[in-house]
Amino acid sequence: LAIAPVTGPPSSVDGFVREFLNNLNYEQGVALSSSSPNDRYLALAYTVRDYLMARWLEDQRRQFEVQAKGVCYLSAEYLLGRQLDNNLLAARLTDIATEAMAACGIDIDELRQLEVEPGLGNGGLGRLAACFIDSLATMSVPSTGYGLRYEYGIFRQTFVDGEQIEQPDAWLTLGSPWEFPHPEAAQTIGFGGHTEKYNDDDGVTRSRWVPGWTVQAVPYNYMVPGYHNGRVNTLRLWSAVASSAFDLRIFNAGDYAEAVRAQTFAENISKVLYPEDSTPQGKELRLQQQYFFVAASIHDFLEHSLSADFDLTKLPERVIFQLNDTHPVIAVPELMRVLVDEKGMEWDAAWAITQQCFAYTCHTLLPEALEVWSVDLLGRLLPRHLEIIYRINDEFLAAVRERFGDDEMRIRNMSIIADFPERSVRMAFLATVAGAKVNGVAELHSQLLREKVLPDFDEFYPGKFTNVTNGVTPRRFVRLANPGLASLITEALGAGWTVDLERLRGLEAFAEDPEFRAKFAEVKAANKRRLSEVLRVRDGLEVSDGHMLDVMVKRLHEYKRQMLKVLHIVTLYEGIASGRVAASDVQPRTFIFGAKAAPGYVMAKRIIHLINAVGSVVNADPRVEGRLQVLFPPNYNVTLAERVIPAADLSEQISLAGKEASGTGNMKFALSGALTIGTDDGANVEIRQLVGDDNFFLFGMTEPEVEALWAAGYKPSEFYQSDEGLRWAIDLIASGAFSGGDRSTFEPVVSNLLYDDRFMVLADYASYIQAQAEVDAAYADQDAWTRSSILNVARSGFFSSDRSIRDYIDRIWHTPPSL
Ligand code: DL6
Repeated sequence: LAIAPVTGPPSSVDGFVREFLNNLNYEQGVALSSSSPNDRYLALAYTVRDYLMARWLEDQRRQFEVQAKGVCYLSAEYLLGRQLDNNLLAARLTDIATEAMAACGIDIDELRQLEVEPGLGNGGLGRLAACFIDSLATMSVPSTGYGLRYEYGIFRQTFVDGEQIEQPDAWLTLGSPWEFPHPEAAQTIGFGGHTEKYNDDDGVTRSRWVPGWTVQAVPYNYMVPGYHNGRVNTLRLWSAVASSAFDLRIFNAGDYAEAVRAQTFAENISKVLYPEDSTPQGKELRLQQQYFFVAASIHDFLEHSLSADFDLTKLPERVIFQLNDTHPVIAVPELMRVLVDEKGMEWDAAWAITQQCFAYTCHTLLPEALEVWSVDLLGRLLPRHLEIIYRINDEFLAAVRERFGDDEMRIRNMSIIADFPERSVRMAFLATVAGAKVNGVAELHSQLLREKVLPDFDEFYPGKFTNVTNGVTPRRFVRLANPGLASLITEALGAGWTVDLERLRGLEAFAEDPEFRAKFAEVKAANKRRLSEVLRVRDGLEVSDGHMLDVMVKRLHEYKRQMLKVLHIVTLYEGIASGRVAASDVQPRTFIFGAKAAPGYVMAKRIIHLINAVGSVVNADPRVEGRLQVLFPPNYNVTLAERVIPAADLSEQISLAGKEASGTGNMKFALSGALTIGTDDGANVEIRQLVGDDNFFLFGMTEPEVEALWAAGYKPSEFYQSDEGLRWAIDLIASGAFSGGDRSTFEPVVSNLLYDDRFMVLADYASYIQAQAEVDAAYADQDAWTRSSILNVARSGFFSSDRSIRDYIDRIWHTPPSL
């Protein structure tokens, strides 16, 4: 795929200053002398927007005019991170803006810190969507991202006595300069009501839906600028407002509270992001959110992107709706409803079109994460959609019968409608039946998806399943997050690698150059200093000098096994505290955690508490002589990730094999030169294959070994009994050593490990401790470590999200770039 030629910088410092002052005066209504920092930040953001505006408008015009096939990326989450720096970089305005602010006596860094990141996602899935829209713009692919404009994003995490407390994320309070509301383009979205049959003008009996209530979906547009190519795509997020703000009749009768109730009810739909990632909530509001945004998006596309005389039978030539996980899958019956009920198309023709217009990405292997909706709820909220789903299922099962005979077990296993534990709709099955393609997000994940999760579907639909390994945008995660490394790479390889990341291979030769290694090591050291400063200012934390930075940042989930990391730390500490190990023999390490737990996930919150408790004890114990340090800055988010990852020496990717679909943090770390300690899981497998066994610390069971151990009957207590180091560590936690002598505080965590341990922490403990000893030994030779670190960067170019998008285009979308 060609990436558009680089054009010259669009402006001068003087011009930028003029524009900035205009915005300060005319948009914020203040003079420079009386402006607040927030006024200045907003005026700066408006100025950057102004520079992108002409291209944005032109790209929208051209996209309509050309009528080329494009992608509608449907995602309930976009974890965007801060926008200012990204947009400055894309528009080549960083230097000009910095100078312009200086000319006005403003430190642009201070304005940067004011931006509140839109946390409109939970973790990997939402951040992936944000990387993908960046790559789509950079590769000039006609596309629109569609999602929800949550008024409150992922909660703000604080710790009180080491325990997680959630606070609302009011990210819109001080203004949101990157968005453009378009109330005039609102869509009316129906809910509830009933369906009815009627005879059309030709006497044909048809169905229609009569909704019981409606909500207005107001679009907010965001610019998505490509990197240095002048392209600006659109992200369109929907916000809910009441259809008629007040019921005048009730209002006039004096019941003001009742009159605004409808408004509150409607606006709740886009009020808050559900803070769950791996266990979806079967709540009505969540289904309302899903239908609300996909219905608005489909109607928006049909009304505003197609020419007036467009022949809908050609829809697959114009659009592919990519379903980011199951959250948007209700779009399938919605498109069918529009084509059949509203456009009068025959069912078979509509179904043929629908099957070509959708593709589905699965992001999990956990059975409990596969979304299902009770028939009862779905029928109440979307009665016509339920009828459509039943018909899709009937016809699908008839086809299965035709192929395999009356194999009732198979039929039951493949039915979109499940009967147990309650009658419900399996959204992943619906997506698989409707989608032209189904993909997993790493090689191993896609293989397990085919073999273990949806094997009957793989057999029934040969060729439907494919893999697209995830990727991350090098703009945000190398250029912006790691400017020192970016400069060093450019110095070594010249420009161009930012949009062609495989060029990093050229660094392999430099790994052998002592001078380059010294410069590379200095970049890492500078990144550590930068992180240290951020943590000091942000959280009052001090990072110890000269330590290896051992980092585990990701959502808190048992399958990701933060507990294994805790057991490692406690093992090191116990060795010193018991006097068996001299502190001076321990490799100085700072362990950094970052993790939010879903508010209702009790065990995850206990583990957070335990990490903080272990940190308090270890950090304060003089016997440790400061050689071990545990830091857990609260509220890990994209902004903090951009500081932590470039500073890391060691990346912890320690999920139980067969549980992590891909991971994308693992890729960001490797691209920043951290070495991975990891299991053979998700994209770790591909990282290890690429960087080489010598530059990766592999441990733990493989997925088939995990299966075999389960089948044999896993008894975690046997591992506890037979491994004295493990016993000492667990006993120390159980003794109350980290809870002021109170043995009950962490008893549930200990019991869970000893008698349940679903994710086999104890089974992988010995292998993990052994691999950590290898890490220590390797780190002792700093020069060899730096060499491995460079090789990690050099061989990770594959993990650019540009490559992922190229794979989607080749294997699934078939949407050529249009320049
Ligand atoms: O594909 C993006 C990301 C993967 O890298 C993670 O491995 C995976 O856990 C995550 N999935 C989710 C949704 N969970 N469920 N369902 O966040 O997707």
